[in-house]
Amino acid sequence: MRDRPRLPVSPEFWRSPLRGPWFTSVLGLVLLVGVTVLFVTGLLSYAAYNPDLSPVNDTTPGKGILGFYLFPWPTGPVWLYRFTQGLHVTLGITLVPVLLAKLWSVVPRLFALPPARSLAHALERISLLLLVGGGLFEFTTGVLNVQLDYVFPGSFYPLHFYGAWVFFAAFVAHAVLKAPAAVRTVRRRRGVPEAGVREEDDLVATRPDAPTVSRRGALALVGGGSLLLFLTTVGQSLGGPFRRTALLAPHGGPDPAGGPNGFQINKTAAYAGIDPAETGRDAWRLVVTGRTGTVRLDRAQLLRMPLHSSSLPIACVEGWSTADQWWRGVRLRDLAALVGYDGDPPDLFVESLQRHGAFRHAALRANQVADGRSLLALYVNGEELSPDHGHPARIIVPAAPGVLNTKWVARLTFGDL
Ligand SMILES: Nc1nc2c(c(=O)[nH]1)N[C@H]1C(S)=C(S)[C@@H](COP(=O)(O)O)O[C@H]1N2
Ligand SMILES: [Mo]
Repeated sequence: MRDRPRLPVSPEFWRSPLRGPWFTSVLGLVLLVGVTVLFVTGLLSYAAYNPDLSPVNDTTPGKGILGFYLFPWPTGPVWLYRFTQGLHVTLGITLVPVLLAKLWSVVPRLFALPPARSLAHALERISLLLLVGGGLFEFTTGVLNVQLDYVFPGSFYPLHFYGAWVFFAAFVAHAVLKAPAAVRTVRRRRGVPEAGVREEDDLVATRPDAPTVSRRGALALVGGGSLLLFLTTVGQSLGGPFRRTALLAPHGGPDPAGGPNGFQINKTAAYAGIDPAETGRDAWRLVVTGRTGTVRLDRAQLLRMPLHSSSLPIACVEGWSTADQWWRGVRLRDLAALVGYDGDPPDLFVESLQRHGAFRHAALRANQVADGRSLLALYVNGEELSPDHGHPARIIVPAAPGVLNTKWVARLTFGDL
């Protein structure tokens, strides 16, 4: 047995024969594509919240110029947010083994001495700290939010949002520096020879141990881990029978119950503190305010308005979503017309009976109100809404994140926000 140097700053401390430019490059190129998709879908998710419409929607109030790209989220196709956010969460979870393997493959560099050979080298190492720290931070906060649900009370969004910008800035710098060499490395090993390429051989162990697995084998192991995570996660975004396969997702597994209201529930009425006495036929009133004043409607009056149907999914920021449900209720634009907006309806501020919690109110944009599929729903799949799905009335808007589909609605205020 060879004696092992005790300190990781010594190159001889690192013995794995797997480390080397090829292994690192393959993983790096996978992350180059994957992290870019995560960044874009993450920014889209933020835009989908309508953060520039009202402070109640803005989960990152100090965003400043980082909100430069915001745009009115469209209302179609109806599965838009289901797709972008399902992709974001599923891909993020799938890439965890790739990220860990990539970090493992370059870990000797973390300990390399001297700490800096030059100013440029010092800057590069600082940017690597931001890259590694930012990457671990983004993956950790994302997974924790999906798995533990609100483990960061009210603060997940700013953490994940600002973290994303720091991480992605360092990521772009890193990619510009390293991607060309990574592409050359991978090409060369495939048998396309190229002259004059400097290998990044500092990753190769100076005194390697005997291999127990080939580099390809190790890569297959990482890919297998990713595939396993993918297969046990993706079902929560596909919904229907596939939900059963989402063993790792808290909102996966079979639907919580059978029957028309048997689809996934985020927060129950009990959790939200909804008092059944407030939702009964005698007590509940819908208060609608607009240009011409305030109208109060009881359930019977609401039911005398024209009822419309839309088939729309619920799609949560946590990545889970449902197949289309068949909602029936009053069009938001018809309710706007009741209070003086006949032609183009304005924005809408929705408040629920719920007294506490960030999602008790939400702002919808005029384009969402105008869409004929946007409802104040009273029925789902042919039955009255269950208490947990928002009885007596809830908002349902096409293509929007679940958070905008306020349950237990009490008050609608139309007007430009
Ligand atoms: N009043 C209220 N409405 C709410 C919420 C809430 O916490 N309170 N959660 C929202 C979120 S985050 C989602 S994903 C959907 C979930 O709807 P469901 O429980 O009917 O599936 O409801 C939305 N409406
Ligand atoms: Mo949600």
